[in-house]
Amino acid sequence: MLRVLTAGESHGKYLVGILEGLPAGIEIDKEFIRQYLKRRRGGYGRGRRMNFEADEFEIAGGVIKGKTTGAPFSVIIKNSGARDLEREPAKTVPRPGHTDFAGALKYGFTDDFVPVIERSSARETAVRTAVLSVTVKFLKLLGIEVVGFSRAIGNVKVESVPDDPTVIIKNREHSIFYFPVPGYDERAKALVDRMQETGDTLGGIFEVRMFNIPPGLGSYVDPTRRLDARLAAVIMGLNAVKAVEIGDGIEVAKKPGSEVQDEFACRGKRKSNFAGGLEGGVTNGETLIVRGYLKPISTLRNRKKSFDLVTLEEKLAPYIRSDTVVVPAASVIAETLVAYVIADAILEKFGADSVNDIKTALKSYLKRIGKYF
Ligand code: EPS
Repeated sequence: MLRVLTAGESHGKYLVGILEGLPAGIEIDKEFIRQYLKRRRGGYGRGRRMNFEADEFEIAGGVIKGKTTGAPFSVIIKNSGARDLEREPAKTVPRPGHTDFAGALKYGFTDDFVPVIERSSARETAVRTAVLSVTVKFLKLLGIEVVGFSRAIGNVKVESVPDDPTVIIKNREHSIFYFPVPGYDERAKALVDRMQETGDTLGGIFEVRMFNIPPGLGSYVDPTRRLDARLAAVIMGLNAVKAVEIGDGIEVAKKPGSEVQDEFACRGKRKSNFAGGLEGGVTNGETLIVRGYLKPISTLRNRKKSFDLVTLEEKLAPYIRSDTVVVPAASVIAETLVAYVIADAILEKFGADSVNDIKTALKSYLKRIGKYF
């Protein structure tokens, strides 16, 4: 139902995003989008570019008199970090962990892979986040809350998360790493500072929870329609993500079945939520829980072994200014990615033209299944 497309290079003039398929009637508040972009630029461990990149943007289409019209919704961001890419010095020594080598081979850029670096950069997620933040707004109109946060920075891991979006958001606002509970910033900061001093980098885990999500979204009838498959695809599509987990998917793989079933406590309400709100790829009424695992940033000041694609000489990979850890930023992007997939499933089930029609259809559905909850 929804399609998103972006264009633009990391240091090009503009980034452009288009989201097609949004229903009419979502109030678009530029400040709401601005807050997403600000949060995505933040988090401790980001590089120098984020200090001057302001993410000034314009809405280029799909909104009239403050509301979506049903036409494609588009945002344009002006890059403050733009350079003249026509005159960018050639790059021929690939950095391990980046797309440099594979991308150069694939597109025939072995004499200069600047085009690979420019498009594979995570800068693209600025405009993706901007257009997809509107799906968060849409879900809010239906009473659905989505929150993204950092679950682990390197090996500093939050043990348990409060089951309340308001508490998570309040704690997150006070954490330089966007943690959902207090008490972890100091240890994580010491770790990141140590990495920065030694020219090293970190990865970690981000998590997205969605509260008050209706049961029955997605479908089990075909693998491509399962919501877990659709969520995994968008999360894996995010730069540096190497694994996705739904609920306690990784932990339950180590346990007997008797310990990890989500028994019914009172009618449809469960005693636990190991499944992360999805059974058979369909929402079951419990909180949706999705995690992404980020590898450490690939750019290292302690340069790694590489070679020159033109001369074939052994060389050290170049060091290009970079972030130390981006888990907090990834948690913001992921929040909009999960909202996008769930908004898509809502439109499938309840109609896709106008917010009011969707609200009416949802209300009638919730009335039908009300006795089970
Ligand atoms: C990125 C490298 C850095 C990051 C950039 C992603 O950019 P630069 O090479 O200009 O310092 O700052 O992230 C962003 C600009 C952003 O908005 O997230 C990379 O190689 O992926």
